[in-house]
Amino acid sequence: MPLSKLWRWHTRSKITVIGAGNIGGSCAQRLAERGYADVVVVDIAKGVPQGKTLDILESTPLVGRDVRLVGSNGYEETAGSDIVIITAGIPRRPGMRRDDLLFTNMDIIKGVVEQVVHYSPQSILIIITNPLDAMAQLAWEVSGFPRQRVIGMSGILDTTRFRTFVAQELGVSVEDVQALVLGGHGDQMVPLPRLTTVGGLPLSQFLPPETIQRLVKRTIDGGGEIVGLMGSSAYFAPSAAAAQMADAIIFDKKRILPCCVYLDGEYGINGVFVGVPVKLGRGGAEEVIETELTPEESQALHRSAAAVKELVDTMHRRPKT
Ligand code: A3D
Repeated sequence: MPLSKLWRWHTRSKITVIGAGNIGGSCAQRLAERGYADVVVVDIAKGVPQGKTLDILESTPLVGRDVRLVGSNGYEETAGSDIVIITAGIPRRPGMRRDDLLFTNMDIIKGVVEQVVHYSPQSILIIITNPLDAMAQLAWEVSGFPRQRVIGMSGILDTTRFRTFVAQELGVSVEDVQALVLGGHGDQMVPLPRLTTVGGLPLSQFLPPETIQRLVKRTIDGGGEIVGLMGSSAYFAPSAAAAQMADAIIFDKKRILPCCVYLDGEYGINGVFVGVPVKLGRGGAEEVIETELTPEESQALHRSAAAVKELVDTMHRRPKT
């Protein structure tokens, strides 16, 4: 093999996406178009990961990227991945809550994570499958990985929804709206308008409380709004959020982003995965960033954590099959 090729294979990162459905396919495309990592896509559906990766591969001359893309029904090709993004599982249909997916997706996550750990013991797991917080906790328990290396994607999505709605309402650039949504990825998520800024200025300077409350409610119902419109879960924004996490990890950017991680006393919460700001870098969720919350915000975060805990308890109580 020529030296130039060897150099390329040995310095490139490798990202695996499990599940070649809507989010998995969109994730693979976004990552391939970034061009910094080789991408492996795994799904149980015969031909689907192979077909989707071939389709994306055939777009690379047009987007100007040299990427190795592989679709597979097995895990051998995933060996030595730096990051594994897990999207395998059933999504919501109209009328369903995320929690309704618990038992089916538990079995899927358990099987997937066992394989991932076997082939990529040093990887960082990004979990997307719902119910997100419980699935992240299960992935952590099954993997035996340190908590820094199992991270749920939810806060970035919930936050980008809120940022979008605020920017639309004000007619300003989405780039100038910064926000933070904490808590579990469900009806009890905790958007924090108090910490939301527009060009560095507090949101309360731009919008009256009733309008802010309307946008907060739309954010909380954001996933359901899309399921209601198109009959299946969102995937463009979720895949963009996962790709942003991959960027932060691969390039060791030390970004401060809301992610779902295991809390060990931070924010007064113990033993459960919940969305909080973390420092995201090559080591994964390297640090949980704590900030002082008002008593109302803190109560809302604790309520949200309690709802996650209840779901995790249901998961743990389920008889082994
Ligand atoms: P979908 O398009 O149905 O894709 C799921 C894929 O998983 C399918 O191609 C299945 O064949 C595959 N799959 C099922 N079992 C396995 C297995 N054991 N191994 C490998 N692949 C398997 O769904 P989607 O992409 O729209 O959603 C995927 C998951 O993400 C669902 O659980 C959604 O609820 C969840 N989701 C999460 C968010 C968050 O923000 C956290 C947002 C939107 C959707």
